[in-house]
Amino acid sequence: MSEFKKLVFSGVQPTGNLHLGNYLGAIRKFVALQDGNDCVYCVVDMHALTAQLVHDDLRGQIRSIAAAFIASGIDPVRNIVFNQSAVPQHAELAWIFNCVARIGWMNRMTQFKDKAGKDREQASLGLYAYPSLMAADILVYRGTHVPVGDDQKQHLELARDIAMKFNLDYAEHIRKAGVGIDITVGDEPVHAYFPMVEPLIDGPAPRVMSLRDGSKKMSKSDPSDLSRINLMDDADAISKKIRKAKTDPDGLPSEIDGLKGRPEADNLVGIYAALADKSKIDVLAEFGGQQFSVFKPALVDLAVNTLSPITGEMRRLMEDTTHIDAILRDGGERARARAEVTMNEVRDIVGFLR
Ligand code: AQP
Repeated sequence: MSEFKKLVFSGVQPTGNLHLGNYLGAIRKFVALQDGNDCVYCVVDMHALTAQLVHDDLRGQIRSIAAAFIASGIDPVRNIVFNQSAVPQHAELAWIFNCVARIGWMNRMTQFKDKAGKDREQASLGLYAYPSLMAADILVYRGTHVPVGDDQKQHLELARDIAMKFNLDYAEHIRKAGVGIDITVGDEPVHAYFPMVEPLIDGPAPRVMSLRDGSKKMSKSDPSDLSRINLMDDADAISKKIRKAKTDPDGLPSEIDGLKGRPEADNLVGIYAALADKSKIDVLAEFGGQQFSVFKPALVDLAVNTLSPITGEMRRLMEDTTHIDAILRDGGERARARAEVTMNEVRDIVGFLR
């Protein structure tokens, strides 16, 4: 038995202002993982068309996500940073995965149900097939580890199912092409072409919730800007949003159990803990018994101090986008070269003439 070479892949959609949830749930993990790992970070612009076909400034959004990656500390020389549409092999593999994935699997995807809303008949086919393209994004690099927020867990399970079915259905062809690796899945030996991707969800903030409603995740597409802290928000905006964040009338508890049934308080304590790199227990040890009128200003200071260097650097990078464009071009070339190696093997496995 052997192992696939570790490769970290993740992507972010250019669908609006990046927020604290994207930063804490994903981008900060990308930064930490670049030490000692081969990492590929992608602005998934093709996914941006699934829920909304026409965007006012898609190019600007793509650049702004890339700027957020760089401003947060991702090194585009050590890692590959690019936009998805620059590598057509993602779409090619996604088509093959559309034929591997079963309708029954897709019908279980909760994000499709949430995003399609009541009028599912009017949702795009792209939105429905989104998780298949996401599996291709990762597996076209034979990615093994995927840092994401908690909301992407189900999509990654689907990526594993697709990889497994491909490996089993094409086992004979993978063997003949001499491109597989013997791995164990559970207790089963499998001659695999695609690895079983591991989600990297754990972290201090796997699901940051809306500041207006502790039962909804913080999201770029929430119509209320007060629901999220954007990476481009200035100190005044951050202060206003945290001051206006929904809370309950009680003060902060001293024990973690005291946060049960108080989603908004839990969320603010979780955000503080993640930004300060502390546990919620430590935060409650410091603020337990205090009112939100004391806690919220402390959270504002912490959020502003953490985010303002990133915001400043993003603004600088966005003033003249030549640098960002050059990074994306270079990343695109390097990503295409790698993806083409995989696709040549996949074309052989499935039996296309080339
Ligand atoms: N609230 C969140 N808490 C923790 N992590 C989050 N992520 C998103 N929201 C939260 C993680 O951020 C990464 C990039 O997400 P995405 O842009 O690809 O799509 P998304 O998950 O659909 O994020 P949004 O912000 O809610 O965008 P819209 O509104 O466009 O759908 C992912 O790793 C995600 O888990």
